[in-house]
Amino acid sequence: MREGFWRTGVGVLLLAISVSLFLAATPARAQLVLNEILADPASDWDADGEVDARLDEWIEVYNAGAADVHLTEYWVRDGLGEALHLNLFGVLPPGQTAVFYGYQAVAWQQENDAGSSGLSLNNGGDTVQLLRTDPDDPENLLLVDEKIYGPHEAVDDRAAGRLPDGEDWSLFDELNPYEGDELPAGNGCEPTPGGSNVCDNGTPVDAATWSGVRERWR
Ligand SMILES: [Ca+2]
Ligand SMILES: [Ca+2]
Ligand SMILES: [Ca+2]
Repeated sequence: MREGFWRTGVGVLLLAISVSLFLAATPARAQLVLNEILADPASDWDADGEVDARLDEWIEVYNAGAADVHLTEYWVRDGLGEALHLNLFGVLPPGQTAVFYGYQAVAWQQENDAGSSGLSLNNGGDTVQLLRTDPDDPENLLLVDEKIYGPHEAVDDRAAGRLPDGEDWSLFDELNPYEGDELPAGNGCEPTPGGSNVCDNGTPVDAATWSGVRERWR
C-alpha cells in the first residue's frame, strides 16, 4: 500500500516535471506577425498622386498578442542579403494592424545612410522577414516571422494576406483575379492596407470551420 502510494507520487512528480519541461521548450507564439504584403503596386496606394513601383509597395503587421507592441523594436528585410529596409515605429495595441509603405522605407534608409531601395519586394517572388531586437542582446536581431511568396502573389495589385488576421495566408485578388492552380488561391477580396483582413464573398473553408461543419452533421 505504502509502496503503491510512493510509486504514484513519483509518477505524478515525473509527469509534472516533463510537462514543465515541455512548456519551457515550446516557444511562445510571436506576438507581432507579418499580416499582408503588396509587392507589385499598380495603383497609388500611398495616395501621393503617382503610381510608383517602389514607393507604393507596402507591408502590414498585426498584433496577435494581448499587450501593446512597441514597433521600434521591429525591423523588416527581404530575402536578398542582410540589409535592413525599415525600422518600424509607433505602438500597436492588441488586435490592431499597421501598414508601412515603400516611401517610409526610403525615408528611413536615406536618414540612416542605407541607400534608397525601399522595401525591395521582388515581383518574381521573395522572402520577407520580420525581425525583433533581442531583449538580451540589443546588438542582435531575432527572426520572429517570415513570408515566402511566389510570383503569382506579386502581380499588379494582388496582396498576400493572412485570413483571418494572423492565421493562414490567402490571396487578395479582387483588383486582379488569379485563375491559376498555385497556392494560395485567390479569395476575390480587396487588399486592406492598415485594416483588418476581411473577406466575405466565398471565404475558403478553413480547417476550423470544416470541423465545425462536420460536427453539425454527425
Ligand atoms: Ca515590387
Ligand atoms: Ca504613390
Ligand atoms: Ca490588412
